[in-house]
Amino acid sequence: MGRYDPVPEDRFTFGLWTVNNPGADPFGSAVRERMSVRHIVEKLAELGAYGVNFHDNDLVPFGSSATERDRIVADFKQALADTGMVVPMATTNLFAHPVFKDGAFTANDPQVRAYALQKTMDAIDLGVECGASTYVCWGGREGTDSDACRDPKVAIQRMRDAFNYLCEYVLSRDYELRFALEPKPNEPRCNIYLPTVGHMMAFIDTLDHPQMLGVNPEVAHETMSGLSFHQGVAQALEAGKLYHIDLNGQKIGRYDQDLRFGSEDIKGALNLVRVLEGTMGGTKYEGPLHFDAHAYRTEDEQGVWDFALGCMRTYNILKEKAHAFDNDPEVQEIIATPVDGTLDPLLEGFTLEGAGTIRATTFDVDALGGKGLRYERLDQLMMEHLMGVRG
Ligand code: GLT
Ligand code: MN
Ligand code: MN
Repeated sequence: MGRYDPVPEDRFTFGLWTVNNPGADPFGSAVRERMSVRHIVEKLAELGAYGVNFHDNDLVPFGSSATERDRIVADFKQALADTGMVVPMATTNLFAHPVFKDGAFTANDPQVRAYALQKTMDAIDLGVECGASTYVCWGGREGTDSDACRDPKVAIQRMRDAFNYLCEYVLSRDYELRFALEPKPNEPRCNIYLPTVGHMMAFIDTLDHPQMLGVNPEVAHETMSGLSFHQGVAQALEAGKLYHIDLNGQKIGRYDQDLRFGSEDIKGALNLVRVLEGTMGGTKYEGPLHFDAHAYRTEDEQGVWDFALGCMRTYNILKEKAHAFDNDPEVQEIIATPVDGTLDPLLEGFTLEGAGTIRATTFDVDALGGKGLRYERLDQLMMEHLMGVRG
């Protein structure tokens, strides 16, 4: 086994939909055969992954009878038992069927909204039965093509009603389950509601049981909005709201590419791993490291496993780089904060006396403004760590 090869303790997971992506896109049909769920579980286990996640219909095809469902679930659980793989997260497909073309929880038709709740309650039962403790909700169709179709305030109220409803459902069943809401700015709709980590966190605070919900940020989705992914993740982590994460790669300004983790914006990927691993100090993310990505359309099955192993190895390599960078004495010297025995205590919070002292202090703003901070050198040090000539 290679030095960076994954082991289950690394907590790497893949969605069934990721490695089973057949390579279809809006301009071309599938290039790969779908694999059986057992085969996927076995191959991922062999590669060193920790678990798999799924949408209800990744496991149980849409329209299956109750008997078929039970047989599929029993076979799946056997595959998990045979391999030691686990299911940390589950989710609902509320986007593929035409019934959801106007959204699910925000659709104008109450029949569609009620059906979306029914499908989600069934899928929550399925997820919990398979061991899931996190329930992801990605509202891909919760948006508009023509913004004239509904008042966006009403859409947010419908989202609130839906999540309050689902929290009550989970409580009524005594499930140990938390929701992780996944923002995305657009695609497949022109505009999607609650488009970024920041919007989602503010929305969660308006719900009846905010502690039952956090966020599931995805690299590609924040990058599509032109935002710094690792800063959004850090804000969620600091707020105790990082309940799950979708790792992948994305070029800025493009469609949702879902590329192999770390294959774009390597500095962004390193900064993300620094945040998740807590190498800069502070809270570390302890949840599963989920890859929501897929292999290029050029690949056959071997390419899919190259892709999956690549995601996991890149994370492990970046983890090593993150530790090396944050332990580098020159890095530490540049980012060390000056200690000021008088001002530091005053900055911790307002007091009338402290404010008086701050207002009476004469600051040498020219000296402060003229001081070089050596961030050019700092950034070059990061580049040299990444390029493998340091650390
Ligand atoms: C879909 C989407 C992802 C979400 C999945 C969960 S489905 O693949 O592109 O970002 O995380 O519903
Ligand atoms: Mn995702
Ligand atoms: Mn995506």
